[in-house]
Amino acid sequence: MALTYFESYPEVSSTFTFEIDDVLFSAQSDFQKIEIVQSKAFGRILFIDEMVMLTERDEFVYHEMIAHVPLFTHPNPRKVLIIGGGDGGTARECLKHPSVEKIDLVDIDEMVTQACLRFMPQLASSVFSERMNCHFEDGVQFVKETKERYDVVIIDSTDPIAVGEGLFTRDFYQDCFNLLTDDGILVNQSESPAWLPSLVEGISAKLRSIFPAVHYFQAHIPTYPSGHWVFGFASKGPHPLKDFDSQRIKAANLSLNYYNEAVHSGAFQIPTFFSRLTGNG
Ligand code: AG3
Repeated sequence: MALTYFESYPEVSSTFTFEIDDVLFSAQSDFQKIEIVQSKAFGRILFIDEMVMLTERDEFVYHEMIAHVPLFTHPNPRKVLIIGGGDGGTARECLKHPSVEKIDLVDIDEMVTQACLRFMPQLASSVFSERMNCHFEDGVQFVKETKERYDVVIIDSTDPIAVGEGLFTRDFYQDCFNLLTDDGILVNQSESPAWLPSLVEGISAKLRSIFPAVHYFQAHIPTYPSGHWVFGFASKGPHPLKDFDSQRIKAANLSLNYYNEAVHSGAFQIPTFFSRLTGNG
């Protein structure tokens, strides 16, 4: 019998099952269960609390979109705050921008980073950059207390259960708003409108009650629930399409695999049912 690992999707009474070769890492940290397995089709997979956080095969989609959409919209992003993202994938993408001088990464669980340094160094070694400052502490507390100001805040969280829950509250979004500069942008991973519509609706309503402008963009991430995954784009100033200069992408000439000029604009063209959930329809 093949060895398998799976994620259950209780909302749709289904599971996604992976055939795997090996369990490389499995531990219970103070906060959550962390596992890295070697799968047949998707390379290595990071599970947290039995949910897929990333696979080597498609992590580029999520990490490129969560990082480059705000960084290519903001006119001159210098300081970036990443909440969550202990695997280092989002940081790796942010570091591709020469304008970014400093990244604070705040993840509550150092064990995620340690495990990824061992088994996914192509993501986690980003933490060794001189421009990186890692804080292994609670992001909710960090945003309440820091005196720093940021051009871009990226919330690369788990789902809104257990440890991740505090990263989906209105108070937390308000604290993020307060530490953004005048033309600051917040982007957060916002789950799936296909299978988790009320979650998407709730996140959007909270962001809208704080930010002057909230937009949504989407990407196709085959190994997340439903594969239809979305991100909130909450801005104090820059508009994701009107203030987006596609020439900048060409000029930057980054090594990318998903994000490009057309994807940036296309990602904001969202289907009607999703648009209604986010108060646009
Ligand atoms: N963070 C978002 C993962 C959400 C996936 N949810 C699920 N599988 N139920 C990913 C962290 C990557 N840096």
